[in-house]
This record gives sequence, C-alpha cells and structure tokens, in this order.
Amino acid sequence: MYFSTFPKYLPCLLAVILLLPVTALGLPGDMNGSGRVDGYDLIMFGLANGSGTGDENWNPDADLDKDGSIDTGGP
Ligand SMILES: [Ca+2]
Repeated sequence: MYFSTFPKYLPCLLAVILLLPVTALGLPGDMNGSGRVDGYDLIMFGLANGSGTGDENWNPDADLDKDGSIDTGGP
C-alpha cells in the first residue's frame, strides 16, 4: 500500500518547517502576542493611531513599519 510507506512524522515535520518563520519572527500585526491577528489587535492599533514616539498613546507594537509614527500609511 502507498500509505504504508508514507512517513507518519512527515505532516508534523512540514508543520514545524512552515510555522517556524512565523513563530521565530513574530506574526506581523499580532500586537498582543496571541498568535492571531484579530479584533483585539485592531483595537490596540486604533488606540495608538496618529501617535508618535513619546506620545501618551504611543505603542511601539503598533508601529508596523517602524518609522516612529503610527498611521495607516499612504500619502
Ligand atoms: Ca493578536
């Protein structure tokens, strides 16, 4: 049978290989470290939106492009 030669550990190995870069580098947009980008992250971004370094509502995790200001980009 084909499946009898299929290594049982292969799916786990592939999952580790595919997920390692995400877990090692962090998930972009995951501001609370939950492993997901969801509404909580959007709320955190909204609270910090428009702020810059030193502002009271500054959140470095929300500065996705690391330019010192939190905005949605664009012109
Ligand atoms: Ca999150």
